[in-house]
Formats: sequence, structure tokens, C-alpha cells
Amino acid sequence: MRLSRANLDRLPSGIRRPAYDRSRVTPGIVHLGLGAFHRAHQAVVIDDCLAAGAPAWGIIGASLRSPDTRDALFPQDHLYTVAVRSAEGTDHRVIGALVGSEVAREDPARLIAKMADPAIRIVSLTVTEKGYCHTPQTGDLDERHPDVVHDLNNFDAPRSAPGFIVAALARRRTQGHAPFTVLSCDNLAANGHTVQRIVTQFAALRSKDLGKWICENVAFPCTMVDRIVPETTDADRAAVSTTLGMHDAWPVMTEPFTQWVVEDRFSAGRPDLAAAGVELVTDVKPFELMKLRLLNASHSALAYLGYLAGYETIADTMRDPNFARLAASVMEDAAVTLTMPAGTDLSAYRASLLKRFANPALHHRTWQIAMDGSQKLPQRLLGTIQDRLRRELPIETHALAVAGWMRYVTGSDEQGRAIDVRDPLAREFAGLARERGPVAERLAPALLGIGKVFGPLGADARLREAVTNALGKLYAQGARRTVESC
Ligand code: CS2
Repeated sequence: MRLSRANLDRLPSGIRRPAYDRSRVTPGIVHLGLGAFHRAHQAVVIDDCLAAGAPAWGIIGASLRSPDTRDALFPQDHLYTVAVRSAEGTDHRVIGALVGSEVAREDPARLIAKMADPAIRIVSLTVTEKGYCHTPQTGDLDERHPDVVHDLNNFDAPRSAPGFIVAALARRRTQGHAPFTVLSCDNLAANGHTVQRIVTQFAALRSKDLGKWICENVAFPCTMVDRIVPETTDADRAAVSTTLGMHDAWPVMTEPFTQWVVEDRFSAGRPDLAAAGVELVTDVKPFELMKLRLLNASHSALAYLGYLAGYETIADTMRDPNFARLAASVMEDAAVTLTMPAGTDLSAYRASLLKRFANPALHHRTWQIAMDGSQKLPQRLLGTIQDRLRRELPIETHALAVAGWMRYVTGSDEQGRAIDVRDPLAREFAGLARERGPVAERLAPALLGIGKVFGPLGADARLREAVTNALGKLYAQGARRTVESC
């Protein structure tokens, strides 16, 4: 038996399911990047909005490339389970917010038509950092990115998220429809401003007029999104299906914590997000910096150094008191660079992060978080380093995290086994590692010289010295002993 609309009534009584008539739900949102994170985060909020009696906010989810999610969810009427895991047990809830799915690669024209439909009032995105086709260091569109080059030559059959947004906005403009709001839900610095700059720059390459119209008419609110969502494994699928008493081909696994902070600037209306627990604010920046510099920075530090030390998951890494201490000190060093609105309790936030990381029921692999470091380092670690250098504060802990990343991207672990490095710049890293060898004094400056990642900061003598020292220790003693003695 498969999870589906027809089988909802056969679910065990303890399992929450859509508390509204799904046949009345119509799409109001197109979401680009139909991954596990979206389904465990924004879609749950929208499910609450639908239950509160706002049926015009259903979601059409689009995967940019892979048909896997659509193939799993279509046969089950786009229903899926969110399994919330903690030491106390697992809570299951079936979500009905998704009312359609698209695979952009298969039929780009169809997706553009859906996005251009005036019933769609929000286009949201979780396409990961690299999906924006930008230079992480500057936040500008990378005009030489192969997908950007492709999309400029194939305006009506794009591949990239910016390409789809611009094509759909152009269509709405020609047809005289108001634009949708573009809502980035990725972990980028100033995500709204960044996507605005990228989309406007892309549009201007197509036509100056279009760029100007987008700049003047489209809202790009910034958001801070937070929920830890590890990749679903086959064992997770089997466990959820056993609990449901029916097969769910793609449930999502997550933690109890969830947070969504959104700037209240929508050009075409929005659901009552506040009633569903979203914090609507006028300025997201402090929350976003807090999350990127405390949560994501320490996550990345644990991921690189924990992987090198042989730990498979973040919870395993946190069980080692030296690594827990490392995470705490990354947070402590970052906290002094933040200016938070009155009433924010940063030490309580730090304590809650350490507890979340230690959640023994979440199988969050260090390898998963280690992915795409070239796109993540600037907003997670380098901003703090820059601010601390400006104030002449020590940067050793953050330099160790950067060195951990360097050691990791060489592609060979402490036992000489290959590391599956996933990163748009993986080949460049492998080339430098080969050319420079495992010698900190040669490798560290070469990697710091990658302008797309480090920008001018890479030339700072204090950073060079600290990173070279840390990398030297990692080569000489290994990650465990280096972290123990830091
Ligand atoms: C993680 C994030 O994979 C990663 O890089 O740091 O996905 C993290 O789990 C989320 O941002 C938590 O909100």
C-alpha cells in the first residue's frame, strides 16, 4: 500500500495529516529546488496556513534537474511524511502543501508558464549556494558560468534558477501581470539582496529595460531559515513506512527546532505567515548573520575536522568533548562580531545549538555538510575572520576551520584514502593539491589565493600565518590531536 490521498484514512490514528480539504487547494507559490529542506521547513509552514483556511497558497515544487523527487511524490499525490526525531522519539506528520511538481530540465517552457500564471504570487527558492550562479566572494552574477551563458542564449529554455526567474518575470511583464515576490530561502549572506542583484544583472544582460523594471517592481525579501534536515536514507524510508503501515517513497527527516525569519516586503501578497510561527521583521540581517556565523560556521568546522578525525555524523563528532569545545569556541569568537536587537540572548542561542548538534537521533553526515565549501566559506567563516582582524582579535579557531577545509579538499584523508570532494571548484583544488604537495607552507597560500573564495582577505599576512600554522599541525598530528590541543 502506498501513501496517497485515497489511503490517508488508513493511517494509524496518531499520525497528523492535512487538516483541510486538499481538493480546494490551488497553487499560489512556485518553489524552485524541491529538496528535503524545503519539504521539512517552508512546506510545513504553508501546510499550517492551508489548515488555517487559506487554500490559495498551495505549492508547485520544481526540481531544476533530477526527476527523482517528482517520480517519488507524484504517485502519492505529492503527500509525504515529515519525521521529527529526537532522543525522546519520532513524531510523524503527513504534509499536503505540495500540489504539483515539475522537472525544469524536462520541460522548461511548462515551468515558465506556471511561474507566469498570475495566480502565482511567490516564487521561493532553496537551490543551495551554488544554484545562484554567482561569485560567492562578491555576490555578483558570474557572467561566465556555463548555465548563465546557456540561458542568455536560450532565454525561453533556461537551466538556472536566475534564468527561470527572469524568463517568467519577462513573460508577466509582457502580459501585463504584476510580478511575483522572489523569496530566497538559502543560507546566503543577505539572500534577498543577493538574489535581487543576480536577477537584475542577468535581466540587464538581456535587456536594460527589463533589468530596470525588475529592479523597480519586484520584491526580494531577505529571510533566515533554520532547521537541520539530513539526507533521507533507505533505512529512514523503511522505518517511516513501517510506522505508517504504508510505503512513503520519500519522507524527510528533521529535528524538533524550526525557525523562519522573513522581511515583510511582498509585492503580491502573502499568506498569514505570522500565525504559522514565522517571525516577520523589517531587517533580517542580524538574525541571518547570527545563524550563518554561529550555526553554519561551527557546523562547517565540525564537518571538515570531524570528517578528517574519522567521525561519520555531527552527533558522533559532538560526543568527542574536544570537538564540542571547538564548536563552542567558533561560536564564541563569532558572537563578538554581531550586533543583535535588544532582547536577543546569544548565549542561550549558542547553548541551544550545541544541544541540537548533539541530537543522537539525527544522522547528519559530516560529508554532507562538507559539500560546496567554496560557496559556503565566505559567509560562514571569512566574514568573522575579517571582522576580528579589523578589531585585532585572535583568529586561531576560525583559521583552524579554514585549514580543516583545505586539508579536506586535497581529496585524500589521514589514512590516504580518497575523499569524495563535491564542490564546483573540486578540480581546481585537486590540481593545486597535486602541484603543491602536502606541505602547509606551499598549499595554504595557493588556496588562499583563490580570489573567488577569499578575495583580498586571502592576501592578509595574519590570516596566511594562522592558516599555514593550523594546516601544518593537521598534517603533522592529524585532526584529533590538533583539535585536542587547540
Ligand atoms: C548545513 C546546513 O549542510 C550544511 O551546510 O550547515 O544545511 C544546516 O543544517 C542548516 O542551515 C540548518 O538550518
